[in-house]
Amino acid sequence: MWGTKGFLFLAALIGCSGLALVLAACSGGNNATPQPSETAAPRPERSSIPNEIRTPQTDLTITALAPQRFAPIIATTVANTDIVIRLNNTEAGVQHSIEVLDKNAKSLGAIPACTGPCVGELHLNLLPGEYSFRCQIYGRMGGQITAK
Ligand SMILES: [Cu+2]
Repeated sequence: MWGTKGFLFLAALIGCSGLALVLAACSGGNNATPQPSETAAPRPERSSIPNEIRTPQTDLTITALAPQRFAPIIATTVANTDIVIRLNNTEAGVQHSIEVLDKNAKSLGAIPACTGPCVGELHLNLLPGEYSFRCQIYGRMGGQITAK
């Protein structure tokens, strides 16, 4: 009772979603068109940045990673020596800073906030002891520095 016309009518009702033949007809025909390749944005090598640095450093890099975290968060520097603390802000379009504080929460200096990707540095000479650092933009970003 369904003739050819009936079938075509049914296929038209189903549209492009149902039948493979109809789908092929709807796809525009040129299946050789290359798909745009997904070019993944370069990502920071998270696994290569340790969360802890226990060996005293004179040149300490703290990396800001998306989403809003630092690595390392536990760091060690050489005491009674001129040292450099670097901020490597890898989070594109997001501001981070690093302020270093003593155990009484007194600021010893800061690397000003900058919008990633960006870098900054702070020169310090720390007495042996415990210090902390934090981001002045995102206060929950922070960590601990031991000078020894
Ligand atoms: Cu931050």
